[in-house]
Amino acid sequence: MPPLDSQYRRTATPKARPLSIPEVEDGLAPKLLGTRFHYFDEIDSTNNYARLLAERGEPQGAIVIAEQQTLGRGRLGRRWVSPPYVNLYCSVILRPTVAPADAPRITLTAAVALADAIERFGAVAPTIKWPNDILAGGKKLAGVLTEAVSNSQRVEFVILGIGVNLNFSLEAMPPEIRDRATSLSILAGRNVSREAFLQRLIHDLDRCYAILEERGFAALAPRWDERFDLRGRRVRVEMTDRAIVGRAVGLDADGALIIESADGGRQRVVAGDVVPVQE
Ligand code: BT5
Repeated sequence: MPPLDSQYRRTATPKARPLSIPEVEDGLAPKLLGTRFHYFDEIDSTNNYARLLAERGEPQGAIVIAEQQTLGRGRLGRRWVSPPYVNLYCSVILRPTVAPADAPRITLTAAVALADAIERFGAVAPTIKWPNDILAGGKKLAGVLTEAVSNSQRVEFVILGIGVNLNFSLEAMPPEIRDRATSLSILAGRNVSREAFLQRLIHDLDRCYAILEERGFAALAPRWDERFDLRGRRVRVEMTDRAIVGRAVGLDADGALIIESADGGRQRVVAGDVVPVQE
């Protein structure tokens, strides 16, 4: 007879493996970003905590990471679905030298870095939906939420919040996003290492942010433009006070979206939501 306990499993397969920050740090050589980590099992929103830290003088480059967020948010108070142990939710404290009007360039810079990291982990040609979504196969894989605190002359700090669906399965997604969202594991057909992804993302962010600070957004604009998913399409841009319809031409060197109306006139848009409309 086989030993009695052979029928039983002594150790459960761990359902949740916490993110190992030492593994992320191992081999990372950050210039500016990824110099300190603040890790939480659960938090309301990593952007909230990063803001409190920044107000208390936390230096540029510190990153807040949480396994789950109870109040993860997108822009305009929208919800960011943030279940535990499968994805990445982080906020980076930046103290950029840009003028307040130029802060939106940070969102665009982060989108370039994020798309690069995502591509390296198996998503074929991710695209950027202006200004802050990363899509793959037309579905949303990641989002960026940038919150700047400025006085009249300069930006005091920026909280760069990033959410990426890594090992989020379709079944685990709530119905409200299931049709519109995807994850790296769905695209790659296997789970990805969250540590390896975060390390790559920090590396790419660090590099792109250094380019922004040293050479300005013009040095990154072509890379952003390459991934722009609505170039040449007729779009409607919804801004807080109005909406315009026209053809999306691309970005100018300052990072504004150029919309061309039927009469050939061009407008620059710095903030809003862009949706394609029927040709
Ligand atoms: C965004 O907003 O895409 C910015 C998301 C930023 C999330 C990060 S996580 C770390 C940091 N802490 C925070 O609290 N936030 C940041 P927006 O463009 O407004 O898109 C929000 C919309 O995306 C929602 O209304 C849903 O339709 C969809 N959505 C929500 N959760 C999603 C998810 N996990 N994956 C894909 N789509 C999602």
